[in-house]
Amino acid sequence: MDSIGSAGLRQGEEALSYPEEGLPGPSDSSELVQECLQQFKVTGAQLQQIQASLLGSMEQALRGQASPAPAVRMLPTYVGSTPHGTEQGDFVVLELGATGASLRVLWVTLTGTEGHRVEPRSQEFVIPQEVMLGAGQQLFDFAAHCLSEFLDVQPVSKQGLQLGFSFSFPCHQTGLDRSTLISWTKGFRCSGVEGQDVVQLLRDAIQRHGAYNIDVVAVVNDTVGTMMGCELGARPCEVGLVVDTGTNACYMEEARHVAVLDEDRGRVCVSVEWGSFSDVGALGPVLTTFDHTLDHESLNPGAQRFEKMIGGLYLGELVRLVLAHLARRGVLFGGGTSPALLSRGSILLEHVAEMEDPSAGAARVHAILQDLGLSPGASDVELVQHVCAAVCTRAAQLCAAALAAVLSRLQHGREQQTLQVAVATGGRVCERHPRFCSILQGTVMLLAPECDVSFIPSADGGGRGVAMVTAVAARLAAHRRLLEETLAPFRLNHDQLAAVQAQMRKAMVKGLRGEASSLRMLPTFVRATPDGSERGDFLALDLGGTNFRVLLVRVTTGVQITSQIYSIPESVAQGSGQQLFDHIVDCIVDFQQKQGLSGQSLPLGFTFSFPCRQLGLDQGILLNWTKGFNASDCEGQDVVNLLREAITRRQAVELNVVAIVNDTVGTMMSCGYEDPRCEIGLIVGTGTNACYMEELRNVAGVPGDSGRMCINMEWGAFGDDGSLAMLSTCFDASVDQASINPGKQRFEKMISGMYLGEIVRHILLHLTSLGVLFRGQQTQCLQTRDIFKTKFLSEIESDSLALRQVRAILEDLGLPLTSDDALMVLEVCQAVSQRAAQLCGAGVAAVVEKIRENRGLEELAVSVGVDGTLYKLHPHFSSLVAATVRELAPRCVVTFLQSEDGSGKGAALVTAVACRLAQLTRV
Ligand code: 0WK
Ligand code: BGC
Ligand code: BGC
Repeated sequence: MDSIGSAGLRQGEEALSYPEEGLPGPSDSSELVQECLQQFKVTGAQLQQIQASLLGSMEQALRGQASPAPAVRMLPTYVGSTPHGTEQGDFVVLELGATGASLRVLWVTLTGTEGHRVEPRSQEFVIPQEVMLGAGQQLFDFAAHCLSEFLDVQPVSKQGLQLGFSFSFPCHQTGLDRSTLISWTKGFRCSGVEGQDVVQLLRDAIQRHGAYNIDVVAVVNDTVGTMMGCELGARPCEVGLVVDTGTNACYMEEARHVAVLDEDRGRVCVSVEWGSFSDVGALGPVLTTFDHTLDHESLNPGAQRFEKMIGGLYLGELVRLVLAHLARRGVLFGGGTSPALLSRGSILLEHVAEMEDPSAGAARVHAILQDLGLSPGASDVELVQHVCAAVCTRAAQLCAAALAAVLSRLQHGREQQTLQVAVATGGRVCERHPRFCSILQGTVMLLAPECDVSFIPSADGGGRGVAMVTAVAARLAAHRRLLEETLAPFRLNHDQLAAVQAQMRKAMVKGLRGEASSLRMLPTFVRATPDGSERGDFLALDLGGTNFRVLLVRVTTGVQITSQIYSIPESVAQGSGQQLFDHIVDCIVDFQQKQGLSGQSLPLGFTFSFPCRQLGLDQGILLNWTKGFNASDCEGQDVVNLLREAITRRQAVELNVVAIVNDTVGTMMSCGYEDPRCEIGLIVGTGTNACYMEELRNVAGVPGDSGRMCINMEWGAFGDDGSLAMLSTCFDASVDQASINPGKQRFEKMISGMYLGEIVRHILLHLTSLGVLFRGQQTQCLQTRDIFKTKFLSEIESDSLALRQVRAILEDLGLPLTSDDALMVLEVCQAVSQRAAQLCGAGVAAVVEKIRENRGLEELAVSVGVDGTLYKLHPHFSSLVAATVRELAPRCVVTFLQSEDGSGKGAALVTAVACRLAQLTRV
């Protein structure tokens, strides 16, 4: 077992000599010793300054601030979650770099059941010096050779091997299996590797070796392996600390604080790479002449200064340099030295650890110094132990200051006053040095008193942790494949959307001709959009959306609206028709009283957002209910009549119902009042639908060939003839079957607010059943219909804090989620809402192209009045609709106008036009 020592120091050369001033007197010698050991004393203030300066550098690096160059790198590792404990499988682990001049291959079996451990099988291979300093290809070929040598003797099937690569050097990772070496440390200096993707180099070497087909699934820094490998106690470790040949730590940082990651969700493990910390202000005062000598003579002078005061590769050398100095100054070994004492790397970490070991101590010191060709006296032995203690105490304290900086960062990142955290520790300095960990822990408690830290020694140097990451990587890769397979049908390409557009176009023409079509294309008897000459006071009702509203609309040179929202309880919406219309009249009466309109018979416009075959402006036969309404004795009835009967039943109320309009028509008219080019109305709310101004010549069943009439497409029913089957997924089928109108409104059920949440819920149920989400735990709440509101999609897909909102929303639903889960829920929401917006866009493209061709235009400029909660509140819906229309109808310039006043205003304007026209015919 190559001990921590020789590698990394330039071999055989004499150490720098110190000026000899003759043997000092006894008082001088102790002073000289004190002066020497004093150099290694670090004060509390200095440690706090190092803690503060390192924290500053960490936060600077996290912000991506390049100048001045941060003293530490803060490298994201793409490990986004601590282990579940459900990871299982057999994994090969290759460890390179953690333990200096050796690499280790392990076979790790994860059982997936907490507490049930299978001891990993492992083999260590010493890396020849010339390989550590030679060509990179040679090093990776050596690794591939060791891999197959190890696998040759393993009684296991050699198919589909998945490997986790623990590579303990500073790397820029761009994925769990993509990592570029920044610079070598710790005695390695192979050529042709820095700046390269080390996973690819290993894959190429394994390929070249050709003995096994091994899939390198993940590359991991040893600190991450250590963190991930710690036994799951009350809480998973969120910090990994390694002090072996080198030193470093990693911890779970909030992803949104890592500027380089365009990921603002969840947590990500960050490798601090504190070995390179070298802030002169903080470190300057604690660097000794011996540190400068050691650095000067190292393979990488000026680099890894902090590591060179802590790492096991350097502790022995520091002790040697001090002993050589004191020997030369005559205060040790009677001023005698030995070739071994003067040669670099001759004192190893093991030596230092043994010499400090209180049980074996003095005798062992004697033996070791004799091995170095020295003949120590009793006082020498004690002094050597003091020197070892001074060097190692400082190392442990400096390491503690760095760890305290990481704990402070965790507090800042999570905005927590106090912090409870478990730190996994690994590396031979931690494992073998008798006092290192106790000094470390004691100093951390002094420097970070508000943190309750538990230290968990890594059971096997991180091999299991690397296998955990590999298992997580393999699981994430498998989950990602299952998620992609599940969402693939929601990802509509151009051809599919163009097919929907063409299908809809065909259905429009058939519907206009009165032929069988899933689009009823209902004439609305609205022949013109407002021209601004409308005047008067009108009552308006707006039924069919999220809210039922009664409005007073005063049309002068402008439009003033006073309105009140009333609820329609589900029992009324699904009760008897009489009950429903009596409830409507109650609301009107209440409104009139509140507005002081009682007894006045104002003309009334009724926005009734359901499919009605209109026989006139004030006659509309309800064809069928939609959107959760199901009041009896209404379908097939003239709803204007039903309203008038209710008015009659409520004596002493005078109301003049002039017009019934669909909410799409009301919205078109409302926006048309501001923009005369607005000839299309679109609703994407609880339900969805569109209307537009069609050439009367194309409208069968309505006399006249000139002029236009607004057609209510009732596109919610598009596809009820099966023409959308090619796009319908099993989730759509589940939502449809569970609805009160199965087989109906298929297009609506893929687009509108009443259904998107349910589609998402069914997908989440499916992914949970596959074990992809929520650890496969089906929870009661996710089985509950309508529990996943469509507004959640808008919230989840909204601003950069989506994940915290995802978590909050899902935790409110009682779902135990990880950040990976949250990210997947977000992707499910995105896929469902994107498909809805694209289908809606394909519908609008069909309409604008119809109008353009109706008018024989090369180019059409037209506006669409839009309303509906989903369209208005969802962060991306409107832009996705517009983008789809631009893609499918490039010869139409379409402006989308969000209706401010709802369709009630539109109903009043239709009523106003009707009253004006009626006025004209009366004169
Ligand atoms: C507001 C309109 C109303 C329409 C509703 C649709 O005034 O006529 O029915 O938008 O949006 P929802 O309320 O269903 O989201
Ligand atoms: C490397 C780190 C590694 C540490 C402990 C340092 O030299 O830069 O990546 O984690 O040693 O092995
Ligand atoms: C109705 C339409 C209405 C749309 C938007 C659909 O369910 O059938 O008449 O325009 O919802 O509210």
